[in-house]
Amino acid sequence: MNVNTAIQNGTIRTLCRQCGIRCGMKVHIRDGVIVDFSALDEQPEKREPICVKGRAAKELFYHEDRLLSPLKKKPDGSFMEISREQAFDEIAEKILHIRQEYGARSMGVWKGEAIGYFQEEDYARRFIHAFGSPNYLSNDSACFNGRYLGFLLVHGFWNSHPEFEHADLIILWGSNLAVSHPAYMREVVKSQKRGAKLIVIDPRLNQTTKRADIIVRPRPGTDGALAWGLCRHLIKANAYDQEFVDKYCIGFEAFSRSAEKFTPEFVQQQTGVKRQTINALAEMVSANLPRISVFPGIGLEHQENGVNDVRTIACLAALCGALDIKGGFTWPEAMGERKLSLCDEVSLRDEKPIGADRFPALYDYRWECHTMTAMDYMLGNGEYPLKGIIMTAANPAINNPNTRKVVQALSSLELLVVNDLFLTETAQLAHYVLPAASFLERSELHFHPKYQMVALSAKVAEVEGVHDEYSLWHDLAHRLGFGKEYFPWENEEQVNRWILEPTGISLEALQKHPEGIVFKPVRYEKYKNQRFPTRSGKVEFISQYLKELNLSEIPEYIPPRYLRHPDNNFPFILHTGARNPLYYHSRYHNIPKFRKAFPVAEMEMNPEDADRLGIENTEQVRVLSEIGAVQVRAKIVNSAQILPGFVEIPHGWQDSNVNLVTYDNINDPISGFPLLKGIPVRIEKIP
Ligand SMILES: Nc1nc2c(c(=O)[nH]1)N[C@H]1C(S)=C(S)[C@@H](COP(=O)(O)OP(=O)(O)OC[C@H]3O[C@@H](n4cnc5c(=O)[nH]c(N)nc54)[C@H](O)[C@@H]3O)O[C@H]1N2
Ligand SMILES: Nc1nc2c(c(=O)[nH]1)N[C@H]1C(S)=C(S)[C@@H](COP(=O)(O)OP(=O)(O)OC[C@H]3O[C@@H](n4cnc5c(=O)[nH]c(N)nc54)[C@H](O)[C@@H]3O)O[C@H]1N2
Ligand code: SF4
Ligand SMILES: [Mo]
Repeated sequence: MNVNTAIQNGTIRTLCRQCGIRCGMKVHIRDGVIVDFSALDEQPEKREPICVKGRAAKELFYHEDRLLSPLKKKPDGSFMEISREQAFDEIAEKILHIRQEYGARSMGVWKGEAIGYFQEEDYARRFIHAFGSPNYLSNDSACFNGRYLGFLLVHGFWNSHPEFEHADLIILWGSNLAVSHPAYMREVVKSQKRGAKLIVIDPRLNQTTKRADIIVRPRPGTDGALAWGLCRHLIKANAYDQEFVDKYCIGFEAFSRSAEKFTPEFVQQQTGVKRQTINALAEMVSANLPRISVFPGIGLEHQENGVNDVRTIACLAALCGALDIKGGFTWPEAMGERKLSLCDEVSLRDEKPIGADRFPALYDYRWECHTMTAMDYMLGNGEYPLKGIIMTAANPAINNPNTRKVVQALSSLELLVVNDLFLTETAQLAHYVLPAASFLERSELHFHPKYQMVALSAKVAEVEGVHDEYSLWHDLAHRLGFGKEYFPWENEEQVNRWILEPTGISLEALQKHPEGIVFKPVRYEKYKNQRFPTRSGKVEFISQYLKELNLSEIPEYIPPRYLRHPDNNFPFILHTGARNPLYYHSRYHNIPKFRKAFPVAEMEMNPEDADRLGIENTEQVRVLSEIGAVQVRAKIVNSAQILPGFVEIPHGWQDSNVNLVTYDNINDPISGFPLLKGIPVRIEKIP
């Protein structure tokens, strides 16, 4: 592996992108070799010391399995190395063929978590719209869009990172923050030290519940009832912010009528949470108004009715008068940068984006197609065929629900190109595999909405044979004839200058301040002088938009399917995807020291259940749903940790791939998210 570091000896200040938090980081280089990482000293209160995942960036960068050349699949299924020129020429030719045969919309792009949020993701968006297809697919069909939609439909804005440090009460709702976002958890703990209270709502005990003042353990998928119960309590006790509701909200009458039914008795019956706990929760909310910060996690979004549950929480926030205030639900302001994505300029709505007929909000609000529906289009069961995909930074053969169908669908494409650091399970299905650059090999802009801050990461090194994300889209676009118009910049530095130009912040200033520059000081109570960015300009307890789509205008509560239709054949309820501190979905499983610490996937189960089924600790068992089975090692945990009747299996494991049993076709009606928590399964001993 031939590596050229930006300097031979010394330190480069940049950002870590081993996870979505993007901590400031110093990269130490000795004789042209990356030897270590340490935390950036500037603004230490905002940043976490470099964690174990971050430090593993070195092992990944120099990993012996890294792809260093494009690969082409041979007829016998094996791969051969080819030149970059040949790979791009052939890929472009095949794309043109698909466009000619089936039309532009038969091509799509797919991005994964590793490059999500802004610039790198927007290259893919720009590319596919410039090509003439609306089909942008991503991991976000199962990540954060549910939350985003829930808040956007009610408030019109969302801040991905609440101001925990100023809150009096923090509610972590379906989120194991201590593991998933350790830097945010540090803020929570700091706030607790200054007197803030913490409520954690999670059926399972974990690192985060350990720190809670009150732990609430609802049956999975019943959170909506709990949220409605809290709203009812505030309304009945006249403890809600009447002035805010009267002046700045619509639909309160209808909402409060719907709240009537969520008596403590009804909520207890649905959630299994005792009335006393519900009352304690309600009292803690009332006592801490209005500085209340709620962080809803994927424990809600991965439910069948997650968006409505988040909408109810968003309504609760309005009742609390917690919107756009310090320590509440803060409303971030934009920087005014140029947008790479062409969605506003070239909408392509008329081209029938995949899934927009089923889940219109996903396209209307996020310009995303529905990734699960795309599988049907690949398999020839859509309105038109999807024939080619350029995929980058994603591993759906492990991470998407219903793996068997995903593999079938991807294998049936005429063209699958995968851009990745490694020959992953998904890359093995591809016709062409391209070697991807890691975050250390690119320079990109990062936005932190909470601080209204922008930062620039530094290109630390170049690896011979590997090209950055921008080159991928640039070089393809130029071969396809729209490069001059849409990808005119020669490199990422030119792109960065173009994005920043209207903001008055220079690239040079950002280079001097790798910790970031605040582009606008945070302001509160903006709503007193401007409309909320919803359709009506007010906070929407009921949604006319959803009503027009024949969806419930009220954020209705629907009990989870295992309560609606219990099935004796599948008597256990499976959660999937509890985060492991060392792994990131399917990533980092190839780091030997991590594998030593966590060698196999384990299914957590309650000792009573294990006893009843005669299952021993560490025994291999089979877990089945209607569509598949997965073999996994049983881990019998403390009886308090997981409720009887429930089991938990992490995702991201090749040998015990839990997505073999998850369904792609049980979806949230608004976001289309798959049900990944609360799946009815059966557990069998292996003879
Ligand atoms: N180390 C590591 N960190 C990560 C990731 C990773 O893979 N590894 N992934 C990143 C990504 S992309 C994401 S989206 C985030 C997700 O981060 P979070 O949103 O914080 O999600 P989790 O940490 O999985 O915690 C979800 C919690 O919801 C609980 N839960 C399950 N069902 C229900 C329910 O019905 N109701 C309630 N109230 N709770 C429920 C689960 O028990 C679990 O503790 O993590 C990010 N951080
Ligand atoms: N059952 C179940 N399934 C789930 C979840 C769950 O809770 N339960 N969680 C879901 C969620 S929230 C998410 S976000 C998805 C994540 O799904 P994916 O986006 O598919 O996530 P990763 O496994 O992180 O895959 C990222 C790929 O990017 C590659 N990569 C790393 N860095 C770079 C880079 O800089 N450039 C490029 N081009 N590639 C890079 C890695 O090698 C890896 O193969 O999984 C979802 N799947
Ligand atoms: S939390 Fe760890 S992996 Fe994530 S950005 Fe910070 S140092 Fe990197
Ligand atoms: Mo995610």
